[in-house]
Amino acid sequence: METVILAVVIAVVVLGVLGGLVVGSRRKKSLPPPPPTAPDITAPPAEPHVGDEAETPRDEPRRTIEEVDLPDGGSTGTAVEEPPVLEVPELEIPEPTEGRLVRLRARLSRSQNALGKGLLTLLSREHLDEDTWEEIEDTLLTADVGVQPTQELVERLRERVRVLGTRTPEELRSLLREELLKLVGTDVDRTVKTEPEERKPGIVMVVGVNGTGKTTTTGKLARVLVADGRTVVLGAADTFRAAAADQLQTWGERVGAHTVRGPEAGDPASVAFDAVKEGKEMGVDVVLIDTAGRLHTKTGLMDELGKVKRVVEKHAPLDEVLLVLDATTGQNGLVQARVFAEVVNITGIVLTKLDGTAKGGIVVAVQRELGVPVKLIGLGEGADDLAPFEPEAFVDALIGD
Ligand SMILES: Nc1nc2c(ncn2[C@@H]2O[C@H](COP(=O)(O)OP(=O)(O)OP(=O)(O)O)[C@@H](O)[C@H]2O)c(=O)[nH]1
Ligand SMILES: [Mg+2]
Repeated sequence: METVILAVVIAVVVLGVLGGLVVGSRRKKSLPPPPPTAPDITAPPAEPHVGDEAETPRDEPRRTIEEVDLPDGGSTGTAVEEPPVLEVPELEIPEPTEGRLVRLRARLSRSQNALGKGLLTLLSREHLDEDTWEEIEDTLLTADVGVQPTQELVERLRERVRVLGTRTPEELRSLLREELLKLVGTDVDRTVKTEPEERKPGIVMVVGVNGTGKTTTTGKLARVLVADGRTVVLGAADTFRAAAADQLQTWGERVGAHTVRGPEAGDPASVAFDAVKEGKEMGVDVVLIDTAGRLHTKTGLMDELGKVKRVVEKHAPLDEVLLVLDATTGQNGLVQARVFAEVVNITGIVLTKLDGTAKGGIVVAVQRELGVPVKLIGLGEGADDLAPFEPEAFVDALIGD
């Protein structure tokens, strides 16, 4: 009898242990009890099994067993912790380029007040004597418009004011607006060429003296292109400083553009070549090549720039060579422009730091000097402070509404 009782007790214990194991192993796979305050409504209602699959609504996020498994110690009934996710840097969505100059106009007006408003005030004087015309001339020269364009403008203004006779402020404003627009030029194509026909990618090279804003401009331009729905590869052909490639890469990462870089002090031409090669392989729309800041007096460096161009052109001709000029350097910028133009065929000018100088007249001077249009202007250090150059908006900002 005792043996029978003992056997029954052992059987009960064994069954109990086995049952516990089953429950335990089930619990491992099943969902945790819903937390008392915030039940997870996305989780399936009970232990998932094969038959449930077909019933799971298609548009409802499905969670695998691994996903809903409790972390260690989680069986206490606390809320399910999200599984760790890979850290992907959040991509920025750059501002569209349309209307940028309108947004940045206040900056332009502030810095170029002396030019436009100054001219208007002078022209509004009751007696336009020789001294006044000289002052008008000085205003234009101080704003770096350049001697030749200044003389042309003053001559035209004198003639038109004489014909006009009495002048109302509105007449003067529209007269000045027209003449300034003529000087800046409204009939040139200022689009940055990035879409060659029947070929991808478009190739853009950015050149200029050190510190003018090349890397910043390359980064900002990548944002402009991304904002317009294009894909971009960046080529860090400034191999003199490791920091230069890092700087460019940071710009790229912010908008998801891949940066091709080479070893420090490596051959810039081969980095540029590789950038275009990778761009082709990746099937991107545009490759932007940032180059080193080089002193125009160092002919060796200029030769190197010529080499970068030649090597890249083994792939395809450059679609755009943008010369970046710092507007605050005034006439010095013109000297640089000349030297660069001898080595590479400049197709567009980017005038940076127009927010920090009253010398906006350099737009006119540099276009005359190179016979190449200003295509973009930099109006600040912010990521979206690069705007397409629009003569009308520019002139309106100078003279105010
Ligand atoms: N205010 C203002 N600052 C600008 C503008 N564009 C560039 N900068 C600043 O100018 C400085 C130099 O810019 P970079 O892009 O590094 O110049 P870089 O030509 O690449 O220089 P190197 O690589 O040394 O040749 C940075 O501090 C920029 O933020 C602009 O439009 N306005
Ligand atoms: Mg740079």
